[in-house]
Amino acid sequence: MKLLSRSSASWLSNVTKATTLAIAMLSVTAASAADMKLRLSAPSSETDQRAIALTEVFGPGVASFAEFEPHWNASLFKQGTELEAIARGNLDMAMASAQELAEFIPAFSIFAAGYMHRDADHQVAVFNSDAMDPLKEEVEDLLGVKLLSVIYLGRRQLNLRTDEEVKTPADLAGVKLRMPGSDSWQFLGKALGANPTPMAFTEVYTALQTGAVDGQDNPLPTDKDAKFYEVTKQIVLTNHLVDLNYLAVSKKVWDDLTPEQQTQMQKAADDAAAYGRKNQLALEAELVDFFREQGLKVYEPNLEAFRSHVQKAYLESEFSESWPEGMVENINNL
Ligand code: KDO
Repeated sequence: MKLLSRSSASWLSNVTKATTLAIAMLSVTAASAADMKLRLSAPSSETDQRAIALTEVFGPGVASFAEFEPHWNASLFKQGTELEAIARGNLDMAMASAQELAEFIPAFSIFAAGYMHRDADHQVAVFNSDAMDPLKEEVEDLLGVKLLSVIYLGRRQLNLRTDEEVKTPADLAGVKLRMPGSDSWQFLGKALGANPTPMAFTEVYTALQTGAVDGQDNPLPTDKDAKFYEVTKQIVLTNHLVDLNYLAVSKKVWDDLTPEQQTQMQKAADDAAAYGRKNQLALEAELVDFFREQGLKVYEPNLEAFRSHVQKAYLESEFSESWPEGMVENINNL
């Protein structure tokens, strides 16, 4: 057998080392892809349409490179602390609300303002419009969070344990209305004419049951899912906010993905949002009958009185001062 020269032996040994290293690196990449966990924390229950859409559509859509690990009922992070958790690198994903984003970037309060979005389609058109680009960029730069898609939460309605009919904002004077705990949420409660009080979503059922609050506001599917109808007497169809969440992912996680994985994740986010929106709209359309069967009064108030009261309150508030020039017109024109 011909012996290898010293130099060819060392060349071979280097090639072997390089190959071994390349194989090791490949298997590290493969292993980390399989090990990539996308942990999401949200206050919603696992039976909420948004949760179902993420579990059934988003998760499988990214399964070839990541494991989607949702934590519902605020079991990982408290409601409203998710964005900070992502910014600190402790969480990968969240369903962020405009109201939560407004705590860091005041301009987002425009999407928390009553009677701004017209409906689910308008919401999508606004999210995809050029006018949104600077806001999305600010979220990335300031928080290290990428907004993937807009998830339809539904039209928020008043849901009260009191019996007196509510026709105009004046009828809400003195009504202790639970609103989620940020300034823009509280302002919306005030703009509606009520006395807003901050409280986490997971505490609302008990607060309604014990009378700690007189009511809360949420879309009909949430009222059903959280069983608020068991502890309230009426739903006033104010339609005061076409509400949304943004499916948000850590920018660092996003930047570490390959371009193909990014395309896949974006598609999974878009598909999940479309699926959830369709189901949530269908539920909204059928739930009035359900609540009436449960013995609740469900009716429309004087919508014009609510709309003008709420819009006036926003336009006179400091919130509107933070809205980008021309944004209201841009939104209205879409
Ligand atoms: C709520 O606390 O009332 C709210 O509807 C606010 C939304 O932004 C959203 O976070 C939602 O709760 C939770 O996902 C629970 O459904």
